Amino acid sequence: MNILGSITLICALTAVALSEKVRYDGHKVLNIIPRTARDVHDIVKMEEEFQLDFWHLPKYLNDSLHVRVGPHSLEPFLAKLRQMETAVSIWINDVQSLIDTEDRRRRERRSVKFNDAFIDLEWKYFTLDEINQYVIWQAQQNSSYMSVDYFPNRTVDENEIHVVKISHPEKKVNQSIFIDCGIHAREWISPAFCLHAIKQLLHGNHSLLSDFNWHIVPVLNPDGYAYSHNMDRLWRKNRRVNGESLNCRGVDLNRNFGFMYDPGTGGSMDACSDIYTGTEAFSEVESDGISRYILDNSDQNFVAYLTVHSYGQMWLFPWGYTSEKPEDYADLESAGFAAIEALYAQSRTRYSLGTSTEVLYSAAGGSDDWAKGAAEIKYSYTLELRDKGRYGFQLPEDQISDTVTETWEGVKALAKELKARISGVPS
Ligand code: 0X9
Ligand code: ZN
Repeated sequence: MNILGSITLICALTAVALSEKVRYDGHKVLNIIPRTARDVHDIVKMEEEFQLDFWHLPKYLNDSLHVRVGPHSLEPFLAKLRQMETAVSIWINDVQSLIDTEDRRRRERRSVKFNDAFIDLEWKYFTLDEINQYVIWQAQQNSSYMSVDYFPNRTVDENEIHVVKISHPEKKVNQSIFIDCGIHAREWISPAFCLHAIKQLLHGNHSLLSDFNWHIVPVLNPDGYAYSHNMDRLWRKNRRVNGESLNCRGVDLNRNFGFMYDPGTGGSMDACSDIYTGTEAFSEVESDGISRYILDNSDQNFVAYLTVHSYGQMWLFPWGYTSEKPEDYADLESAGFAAIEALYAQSRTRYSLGTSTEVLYSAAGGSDDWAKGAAEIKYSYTLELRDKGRYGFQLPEDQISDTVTETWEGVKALAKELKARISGVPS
C-alpha cells in the first residue's frame, strides 16, 4: 500500500473508532423549578417518552430539578412544561461542547511521567491507566508507608481493583479510616480526590498516620471509569453484561449492596436503567469485593467509611433506604458539621448536611447504608463534591485543585474530631 493508501486507511479506521463514541450534540441540561410535588412526579413519569436523564431531583419545594434532554425531545418536552406552568431555564446549552472542551484540554496535555513526588495531580483528570501507574509508582517510592492490595476477583473487563493502605511504619495504630472513590463512572472528580488524599498522606503532615491507618480504593468501578473516558462520558454503572438485554449493560453499584437491598426504593429492575440494581445484592465483583475486604480486615477497626461521589455539595449519612434516622443521628451530624465547617473555612464552599433521604432522596442498596448497618462502621458518609449543577459531572479541570483541597480539609477535620471522640478528649 502506498503512503496515500495508508493515510486513507488510518483516517477510515479513526472515523470508525470515533463514530463509536457516544455523542451529545445539542443535548441540553435544563434547570426546572417544579411548583408542586405533583409536578415532580409528572416530570419523572416522562422519562421514557422523552428519553430524559435526571441529573438532580428536587428534595424540597423551590429546589430545582436538573435533566438532560436530547434535541429531538426538547420542543415537545418544553411544551409539556409550559402546560404545567413550570419555570425552566437552560443550565448547559450543549453537553457535547463541554465534552469537546474537556477532550481538547486532555489532548493538549501530554501523558504524565511519574518521577517527582510532588507531581501536580490536579491539572487534569487522569485516565485509568495513569491512575494505576501513579498508585504503583507511589507504592514503590514509599514502600515503608504504603502498600497496594487487590480485590480477589477481576472485573468484567479484566481490570484489577486496587486498595491502597497507608500507615505509619513504626507506630502501631489500631483505628482505621476507609475511603472509596469512583463507584459511579462519570463522577471524575471523585478519583481525583482519592489521588490527592494519597499524596497528602504520603507527603503532607505524617501526624495523620499517628491516629489512623488509611485504606483507599482510588477507582472502585474501573470498567465504568475507562468506558466514560473512551466511549460515553456520561456512563454511570459498571459494565456487566445483563443476560438477554445485550444492548443494556451495567449495574448501578450503589444500588447493589446487601443491606436493606430493595429495587423498589430508588432503584430499578430494568437492565437499561441507570439505576439498575442487578439481579441480587452483591451480584457484582466491585460491591462484593469491597464488602469482603472490609469484613476480612475487621482487625483494622474501621471507625469511618467515606464514599466519594459528585455532584451537589452534600455531606450525607445513613439512612438512604428509609426516612427514619439512625439512633446516633446527633453524633453523625455533629462530626459531619466539623467537616463541612472546615471545608467552608478553606474556600467558602457551602455543603448541605443530613441523611441521604432528608437531603437528597431515598435509595436502598447504597454502600454507606451497608457500611453502617452491616459492617457496623459508625461514621459512614457519602460525599457529593462540587458543583451544584453549573457544570455537573463535567466539572472543569481548573476546579480540580480547589475541590480536592477543600474536601481534604473536610476529611482531616473529621479525622481530628473522631480522634478526639475516641480518646475522650474534646477537640
Ligand atoms: O444516588 C446515589 O447513588 C448517590 N447520588 S449520585 O448523584 N452520586 O448518584 C447518593 C447516594 C446516597 N446514599 C444512599 N442513598 N444510600
Ligand atoms: Zn454517584
